[in-house]
Amino acid sequence: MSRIVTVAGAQMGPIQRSENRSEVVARMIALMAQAHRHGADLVVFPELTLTTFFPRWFMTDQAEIDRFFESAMPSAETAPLFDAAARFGLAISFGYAEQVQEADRTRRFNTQILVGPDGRILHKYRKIHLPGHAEHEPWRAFQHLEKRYFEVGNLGWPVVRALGGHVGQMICNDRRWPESYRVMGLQGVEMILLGYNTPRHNPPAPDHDALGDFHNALVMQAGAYQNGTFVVGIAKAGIEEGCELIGGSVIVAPTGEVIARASTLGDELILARCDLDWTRSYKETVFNFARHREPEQYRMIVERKGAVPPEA
Ligand code: CDT
Repeated sequence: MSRIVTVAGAQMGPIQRSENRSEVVARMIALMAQAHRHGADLVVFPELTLTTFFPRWFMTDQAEIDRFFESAMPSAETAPLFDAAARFGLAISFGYAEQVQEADRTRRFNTQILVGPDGRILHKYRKIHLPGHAEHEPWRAFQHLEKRYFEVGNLGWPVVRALGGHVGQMICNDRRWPESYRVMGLQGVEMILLGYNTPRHNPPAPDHDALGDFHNALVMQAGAYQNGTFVVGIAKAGIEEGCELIGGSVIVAPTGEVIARASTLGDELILARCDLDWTRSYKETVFNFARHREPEQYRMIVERKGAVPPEA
C-alpha cells in the first residue's frame, strides 16, 4: 500500500448563528470537490465545523443549547457529507458537538471523527483539554464556556491504522499540551488531524493576544518534530458573530517545518503530499522512544496535576 497521503486542509471562514447545517454542509462539499480535483485522499475540517462556536454565549435553556448538538451521525442534514466522501473517494475528518444518550443520562462531548470513503467512522476522538470556564463571567465580551457545555472526553487519544499509516486526532486546546502528542507518539502516530476555533482575544491574558499566531504555529511544529509525525491543524477563522478567530491553518512535516499554510481568513484549501515514511528518520533516530526515553524519571507527569514549587 502507498505510504503517500495527499492531505487537504479545509479551513473554514466564519459560520454565523443564522447559518443552518445544510448551508454549512454545502460549503464543506464545495471544498471537498476542490480537494478531489487536486487528487486529495483526505480532507480535514475545523473543530465544531457544523455550527458557529456557541460556547461564546452563556445560555441556560437546555433546548436552545441542544440545537447546536448532533444526536446522530450521520443525520439527515449531515448524510450529504458522507455521500460526497463516497462519490469523491475521500476520507474526511470534522468536528461537531456530540450528544449521546446513555441508560440514565445525556452526555455531551466536543468530538471529531475520521470517516472513510466507504462512510465508516474509522476513528472518533472526544476533546480532553477543555479550555475556558463553567460559570457565566459577565465582564468578558465573549464567554468561553466549553467547561459548561461539554464533558471531558472519555476515549483517550487512540491511534488507528488508516490511510496506509497510523492516524490520531486532537482538538484545538489539546494542541498546546505536549501530553496530547506524546500519548499518540507512544502509539507510533504518523499523522495527527486537528481542528481549532481560537479567539484572537483571551480576556484573562490580554498580553498574549498579539502572540496568538506565533503560539499556534509553535505548538504544532514542536509537537510534530518531538514525535516524528505530520500534524494537520485546521482553523475556523475570521469574524464570527463579532468575535475574531485566528486562521493560520497549517500542514506540518515530521521535521517541524510548515509545508502548507493558509493565507486568508475564509474558506480555503491547503494541500500537501505527505510521505508517511518521512516520519521514520525521526522515530528511528533522535526520537527513538524505546532507546532514549526514561519513563521512570517521568512519574510526576501522571502523579501530579498542578505545579508545586519547591519549599522555601
Ligand atoms: N476551542 C479552543 O479550544 N480554543 C482555545 C482557546 C483558549 S483561550 C480560552 C485554544 O486553545 O485555542
